[in-house]
Amino acid sequence: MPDYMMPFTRMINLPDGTIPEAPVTQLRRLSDLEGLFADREAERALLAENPMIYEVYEATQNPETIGHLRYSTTVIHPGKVGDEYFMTKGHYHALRDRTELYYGLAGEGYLLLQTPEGETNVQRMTPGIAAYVPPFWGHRTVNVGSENFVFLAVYPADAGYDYDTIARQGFAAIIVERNGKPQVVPNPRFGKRT
Ligand code: PAN
Ligand code: ZN
Repeated sequence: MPDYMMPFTRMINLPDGTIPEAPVTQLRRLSDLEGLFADREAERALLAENPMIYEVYEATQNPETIGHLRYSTTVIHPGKVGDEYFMTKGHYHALRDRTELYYGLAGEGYLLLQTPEGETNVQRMTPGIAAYVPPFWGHRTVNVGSENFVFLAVYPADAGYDYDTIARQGFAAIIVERNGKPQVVPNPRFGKRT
């Protein structure tokens, strides 16, 4: 007989995305993303303030084994470092072929994806949009609006995180404000990180 896990539910508050019973909450300030924004001068200047960039509410601590799912909400605050919008660190899954579903709950954001070869893809996310992260694509989310950008993420519990590759290389594209609008442009620092 399998070792049955008890079914459960979690409340995800709408539209703010908070999960009151979240067993794990991660808070990411600018200092946690140091070196990831293209404009290092602007990043350094803003570090004095060290604003909150995003919060992650992990709904479960399901075992990190094949067959299980985990799910969480991410709340990215509005703001920019220089002209680059606030964003998540971004990662590849440690198990590279693991996929993910993002579902927009509030605000306006971009899902930025790239292959290990540097091919870029961008998907716009608004409330109600379900965005699929296929196997092997690194992924980062960006708040391009003036309110919190909130989404739900559902992923295989054994996916894991590889942040190092992004910390070393960055993403090939960045999302910046140009004439008041988000624009995807090449990252001048791509592959040149120190
Ligand atoms: C998401 C992300 C979350 C925060 O749950 O972990 O949005 O982004 P970073 O992990 O890049 O800091 C997910 O993609 N999980 O696999
Ligand atoms: Zn992921």
